[in-house]
Amino acid sequence: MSTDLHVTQQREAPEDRRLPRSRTVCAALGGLVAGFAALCVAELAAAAVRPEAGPVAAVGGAVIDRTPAAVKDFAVRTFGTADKLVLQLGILTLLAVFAMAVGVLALRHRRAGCVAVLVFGAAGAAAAAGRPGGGAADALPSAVGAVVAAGVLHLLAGRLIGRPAVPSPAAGETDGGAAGTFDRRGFVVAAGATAAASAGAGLLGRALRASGEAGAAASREAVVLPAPASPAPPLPRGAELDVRGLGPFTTPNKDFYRVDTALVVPRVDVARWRLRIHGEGVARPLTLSFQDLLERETVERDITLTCVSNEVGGPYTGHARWLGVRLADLLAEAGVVPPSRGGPADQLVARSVDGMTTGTPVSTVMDGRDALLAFGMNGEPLPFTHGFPVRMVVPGLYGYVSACKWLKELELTTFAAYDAYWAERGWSRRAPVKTQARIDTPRPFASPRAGTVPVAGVAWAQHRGITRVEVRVDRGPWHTARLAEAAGTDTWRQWVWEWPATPGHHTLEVRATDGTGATQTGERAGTVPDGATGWHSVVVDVP
Ligand SMILES: Nc1nc2c(c(=O)[nH]1)N[C@H]1C(S)=C(S)[C@@H](COP(=O)(O)O)O[C@H]1N2
Ligand SMILES: [Mo]
Repeated sequence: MSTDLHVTQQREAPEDRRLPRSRTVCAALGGLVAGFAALCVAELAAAAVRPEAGPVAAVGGAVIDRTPAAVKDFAVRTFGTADKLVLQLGILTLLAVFAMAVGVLALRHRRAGCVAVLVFGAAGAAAAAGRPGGGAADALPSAVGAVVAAGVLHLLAGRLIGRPAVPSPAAGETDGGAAGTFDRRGFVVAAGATAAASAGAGLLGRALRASGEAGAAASREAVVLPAPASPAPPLPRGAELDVRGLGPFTTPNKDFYRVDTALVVPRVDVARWRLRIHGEGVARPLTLSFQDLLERETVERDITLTCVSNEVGGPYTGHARWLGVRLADLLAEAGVVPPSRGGPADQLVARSVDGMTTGTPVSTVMDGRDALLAFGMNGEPLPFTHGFPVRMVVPGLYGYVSACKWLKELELTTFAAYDAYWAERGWSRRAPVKTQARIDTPRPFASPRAGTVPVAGVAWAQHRGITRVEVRVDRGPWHTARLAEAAGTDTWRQWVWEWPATPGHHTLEVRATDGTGATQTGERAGTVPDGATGWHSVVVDVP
């Protein structure tokens, strides 16, 4: 770029000496305006196609799709729930830098600049169409945006190139480096008008999208959850311990962890929602509406959900009371037979409206446990972020192999024939939840006063249950903690141990034993490929 400037300066007439720099700045600005136009127009087009097809969401999604397990894990760990925001800001920053570079390029090579924009747009279009669940229509927003941006760039670069001061046969249209005046006012007017028109298109797109979302929200508001035919047994009074620093037994929806690949939360209008059940060994394929589901025999169950990306001591686990229908009944009605009785399909692939898939063993879903198609969460319809209108919940399995949100399709197949989303990306095909205990109080590096300090937390081993939790201090003997009353084997269990704390620097460690009698291993392993192991420890300073 600097050489370019140098060459141009040499060619300029003396009175034009200050022009090149301001012209380069204008060119970069023109690139930004073109980029802005692309995004705004694409936003408008995406409102017509689907919000997920917008270029930033599509490219972001494609990045997520291609992120290796370890990097994804790092992002979740480092940025937490902000990982998606960081990703989108990163994409916007790159886009802005690219736009400015293309703007400057167009100053000298107008056609090349326009081609670069089109190529970039094609990449965005390919990203959108190539996402799981994406289709050809998803390419439209990026494509339309790129064409408009190329036009804008062509127009604005033309204003900058201007007419050569001395007519010369060599000064062609694309040779913008030639000496000449440039119509700064004309450029500013054109750029300003384009930016304003783009903003208008973008706002219109936003408004269209908002009205679509309002429709979905209204459809959710209108849902009346049926009373469960089989209610969850009341939580035992003693399931929740009265210890400061220990959370409630049931996690409120607003505090429930959220882990998914969706940059745009799908907002499904329930009136249009259908669930399709088909595939290998499905004697009677079914298509069900939301109403069809509500009219079936409903069950309510307490189930704790855990993410495979939860590190030892991590926050990605939560407990809710789910309302739904039993998945096994539905499959049986469709004529599905489990592999143990000769059924051909051993994998149930659940597909979400955004293309994400989870793969669950048919044998697990049909072994009698409360595997649910859930539409209620803690007394309300599923929040949009947690899968409205319908999701799967299977006690005992990590979310990525069982808890598909925004469900639209259940396909019976085999593990040999198909890898679901995360299995394709290096995570284990089968992933039962590992037994884990977590210390919630005292917090790391707390300084509790010497004397009796309650050490408390939760432990989980879904579908096996927790039978013992032990705590040790500074690698001393293990002390058995007092367990809260169990609310069944599919939920976490709170525990507390009264620690006679003495002054000093201490390390507290915890371990749990599940209903099979197995004590969790102290061997540390990372989350990839099938869940972290090791004992959670907390270091405190007793003054
Ligand atoms: N459609 C869809 N469903 C999904 C996911 C996803 O990315 N997309 N993530 C899964 C993972 S990894 C987990 S741990 C759970 C998390 O559910 P929650 O966000 O309601 O806590 O949802 C599962 N279902
Ligand atoms: Mo997860």
